[in-house]
Amino acid sequence: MSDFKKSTIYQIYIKSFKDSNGDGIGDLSGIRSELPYLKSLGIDYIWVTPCFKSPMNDNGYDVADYYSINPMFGTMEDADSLISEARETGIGVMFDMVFNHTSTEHEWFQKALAGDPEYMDYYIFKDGPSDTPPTNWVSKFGGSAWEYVPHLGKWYLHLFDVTQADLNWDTPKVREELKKVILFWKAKGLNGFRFDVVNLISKPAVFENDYEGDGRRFYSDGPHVHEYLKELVRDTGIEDMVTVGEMSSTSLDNCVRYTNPAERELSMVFSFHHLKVDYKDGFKWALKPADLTELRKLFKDWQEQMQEKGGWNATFFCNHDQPRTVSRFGDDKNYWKASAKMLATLTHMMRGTPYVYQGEEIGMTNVDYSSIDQYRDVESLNYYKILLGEGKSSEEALHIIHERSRDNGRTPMQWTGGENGGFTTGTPWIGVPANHTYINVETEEKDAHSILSYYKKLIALRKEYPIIAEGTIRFLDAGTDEIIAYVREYEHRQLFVICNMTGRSLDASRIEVPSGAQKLIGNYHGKMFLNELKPYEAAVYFA
Ligand code: TEU
Ligand code: CA
Repeated sequence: MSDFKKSTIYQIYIKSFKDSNGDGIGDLSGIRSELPYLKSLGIDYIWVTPCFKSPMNDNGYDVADYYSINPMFGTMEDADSLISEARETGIGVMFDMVFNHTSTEHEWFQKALAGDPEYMDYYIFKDGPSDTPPTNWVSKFGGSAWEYVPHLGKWYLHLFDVTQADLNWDTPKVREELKKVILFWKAKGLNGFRFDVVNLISKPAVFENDYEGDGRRFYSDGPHVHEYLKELVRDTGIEDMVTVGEMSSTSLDNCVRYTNPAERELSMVFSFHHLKVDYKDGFKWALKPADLTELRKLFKDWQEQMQEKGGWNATFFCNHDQPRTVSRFGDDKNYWKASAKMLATLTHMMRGTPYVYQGEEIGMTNVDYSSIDQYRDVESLNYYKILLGEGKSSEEALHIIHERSRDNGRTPMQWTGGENGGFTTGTPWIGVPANHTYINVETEEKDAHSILSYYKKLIALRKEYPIIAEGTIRFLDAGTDEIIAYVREYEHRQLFVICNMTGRSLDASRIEVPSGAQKLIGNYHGKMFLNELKPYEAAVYFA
């Protein structure tokens, strides 16, 4: 097994990380040029989002050829150089494998469209009248999950965009093709893989209407998912590499099976229940303030039960599909620094492998856009129209998009206070927030109390104190869900982690920290544990 428990992983959204040639789009050479920065953070692996040939309708999650690099991002030589230079720097590289679907521009789909029965079996085509989709399932990006192809007289399934056709994993040839892709990239010296929505790969034998929901209960953690994952891992020999599966609307018991070493499936999983506590009635495009009771309960249940049952979590708040955590669960105006540091402490000290999403380590915030024209994401643009169609005013719709858009996490990395935040010398493909003048790497590198300096300390602590990677976890009751506190235990030592989730001072006297405990890190000065927590205070004590 690899050392994934002791590691910190950094996610790079390539399109927005660093542009090396002035075309306004981040690229592989840009990542190479920032390897020293990544090294200085202390991270162990980078996960690079898809850089394969793609029409980019979903920014590369619509792959047209798994064996070639999108020229927008560079060449195969650039990919090889990135992998070898990272290795020399002591950083492992993980690539992102999108195996639930391909782009409709992929050769396989094109052959299917041409009526080749062998390739039609690669996808999920169903017969049916042109005015009635085979089921009432809803695409994750809005609208029906089915598209009619008139010249075939059939519908194909797309759980995401209409240009992302779902593969049929029940066809053995599909599974063989995908194994070949893994073997190709493994031979290039990669250290691991992230598998996109991999718990959606196994569809039910019978397709039926969902009268309770959007269809997800029929295909999430589907009938053969564990069997197919085991087969993929076994036949490609990636068991000892770092692997993480993105699990959409999953269950705890399935996540135990995905990650318990005895099952030989994956190292760890991303689950998203904790990122829906501000969805009204579970619906992403309906706003409600974050429910801290729900949030604390989800962390407690997932942390404690994954431990009991031998599973392993990826711990995170941010990725390229989520709003920025400091704007969402913190306060990016009054307590920008304190709340960003607190949220980092909360996840980095939990039981699991922490992920840092580019820009999170400097406290990047949500966008400051004022017009829908500034947004780029297919999901945001679709839902803007859907919200208007439901009768919302353009102001209301724009407000919801502002809170929820995936573009919040996709603005260019803010390297400097200069033009375009130092991301590009050209015109960035998506606007850079005005706050890059003070939220940027250059400024924060010089400041010992910056968010960046704090992340470096958190990452270093994991290496220094085995209790962080190895310890057990138990949540503590502070008498209020506005405080999330837990204790880690390892070899007769204890680590207390106490976080105030609010912008108010809170009484934490119920939590008892041994008097001789030493403060390892915190976002306010002062060594001793005091009964009162300051706004968004986080403190970690070692006893
Ligand atoms: O995301 C899967 C996914 O479930 C999210 O898109 C989610 O539906 C959305 O953020 C919530 O509204 C993965 C990738 O991370 C994402 O970027 C891709 O668009 C998607 O798969 C399709 O490949
Ligand atoms: Ca570029």
